[in-house]
Formats: sequence, C-alpha cells, structure tokens
Amino acid sequence: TRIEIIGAPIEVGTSEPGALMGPAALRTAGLVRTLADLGHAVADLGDVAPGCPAEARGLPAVAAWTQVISGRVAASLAGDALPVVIGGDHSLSLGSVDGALRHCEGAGRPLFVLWLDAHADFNTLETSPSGNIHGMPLAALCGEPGFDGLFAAGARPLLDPGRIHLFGLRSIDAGERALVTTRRVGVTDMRAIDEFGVVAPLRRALEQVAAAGGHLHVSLDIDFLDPGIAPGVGTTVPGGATFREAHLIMEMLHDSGLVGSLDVVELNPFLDERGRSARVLVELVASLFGRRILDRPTPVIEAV
Ligand code: DIR
Ligand code: MN
Ligand code: MN
Ligand code: MN
Repeated sequence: TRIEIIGAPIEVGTSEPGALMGPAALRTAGLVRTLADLGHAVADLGDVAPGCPAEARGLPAVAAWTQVISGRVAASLAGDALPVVIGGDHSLSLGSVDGALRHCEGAGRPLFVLWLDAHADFNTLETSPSGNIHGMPLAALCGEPGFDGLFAAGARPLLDPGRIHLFGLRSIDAGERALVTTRRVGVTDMRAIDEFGVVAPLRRALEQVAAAGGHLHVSLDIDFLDPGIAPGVGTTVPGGATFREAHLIMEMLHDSGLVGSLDVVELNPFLDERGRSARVLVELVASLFGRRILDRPTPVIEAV
C-alpha cells in the first residue's frame, strides 16, 4: 500500500492545549520508519497549514482547517494512496471524513466510519456542554444544523449516521445520547465489549462494509484506550480498551482489507509520560498495516 502521512497540528477544537504537538510526537516515536519497515511506500507530506492565523479560534478557524484537510485527503485518495491524518484534536476528522465522502461520492462507493473513541462526538452547538468542537464532528458530518459554514461552499455529501459505528463508547452527554439514538448510529459500547469481547461486534461491522462494497474510514481517538496504557490525552475516561483488545482490532482491520483512510487523533504529548502513548499508537498503527507475529496466517483452532 502507498501511504501518505498528513500532519494536522490542530487544537482549536479542545480546551486543553498540547494536541498541536501530536504529529511531531508520532513522528518522533517512529511512525514513518515503522510503516516503511513493513514494506509500504510511505510519503510524509508534512503538516498542513490552514489559511488562517495559528492563534485564530472558534468556528472560522475550524473551517479553515477542515477545508484544507478535506482537500488533502481527497487528493490522496484520488491518487490511489491511503491517507493517514495525524493530529491534532478530533475536529480534524471534519476534514478527513469530508474528503473521504467527496472521493467516495465520485467513485460511487458508500463510506463507512469506524469511530474508536470513549466518546460519541455527536454533540451539536446546542447540545454540547463544553462548547468544544472536538466533541461535535460526527453531528456536523451528518448534516445536523449549524455547521454548514465549516465546509467548502456549495452542496456537500453527508455522512449517513447508519454507516457510523461507535466502538468503545463509555462517556456520552445527555443531548448527544438522544441524538445517537434517534439517528440510529451504530454502537458497540464498553458494556457490549465486556460481554462479547471485540471480535464478534467488529466482525459484524466489517461484514456490513464488505457486503456494501464500502470504503472504511477508521478514526482512532487515543482516549479509546485505557488511560493506564495511554495517559497522553486531555479527556481520559477510565475503563477503556486494553492493549490486547486494541491490538486485535487493528489486526482484524488489516485482515479485512477494507480500510481506505485513517485518523490518529487527540494525542497530547504535553500530558504524556515520556512518549509512552505515542509509542503505543505507533504499535497499533503498525498492526493495522500488517505487522504480525508470524509470516503465516494465525492458525485456526477448531472448537472441540
Ligand atoms: C465531551 C467530550 N463529550 C464534549 N468529548 C470528547 O466536550 O463534547 N471527545 N473528549 O473526544
Ligand atoms: Mn479510490
Ligand atoms: Mn473523539
Ligand atoms: Mn474521545
């Protein structure tokens, strides 16, 4: 696979400073070299710069980032590369998913989104208790009111809430909870993972994508992971995915062959412990891109 790394040092979507250092930390942890060592052609396209001053705040700043990231991702997909957008806070997915939607619309393929996150990120400007845009990208992408100004002028393809799968959910605000229900967003919450593990729910989600001939966009928010293994994020929530669970998800995603684009978001190196969280993320991305323990398929153990 030809992989294009796109840095998005954005933190206007959060109230906790530090996420703008995320792309640099992921590069320092060896992201590019690790993927190249797996045999991929990797091009690091550097960091995108929005057409606004770095200290600009609020929706106009988010709009500038959204449109430049969307353009980069769409261009990457048009060139048959697999874009990996490294952040930066989760508002960068406004751009990456919009770019993937535009590409998929042109290609006549449905876009599916796997959202690995402790949160639903389905708040609107009205339901959000914090006002932070990083808690709103999915609502905006699905066309909830108030967000049109973020995207390029003119008609835009909307994300179908039924093609979103929230995986690892364990913190949701009252207003977004109602919206996730009425819009019929797919959810595997931590309760379901406790009961069934990650394999059965993920397998079912992947079968849905494969059956539709879809493009799968994966958005990995580091707070999906348990804070014990990944403390470097502004909004830790206890009870997250273990290293083994996350690793297995990445291996299953690789084996599916369905992943067409990826975000790695919310790493805050200022809150990290000596690069631990950045290194865990690089390990997980390596597994998603084919690192395996043996050079042969994992043996299938027949049930007795
Ligand atoms: C919360 C936190 N639901 C909000 N969201 C986060 O501010 O809307 N998303 N941290 O990743
Ligand atoms: Mn394509
Ligand atoms: Mn998030
Ligand atoms: Mn989150």
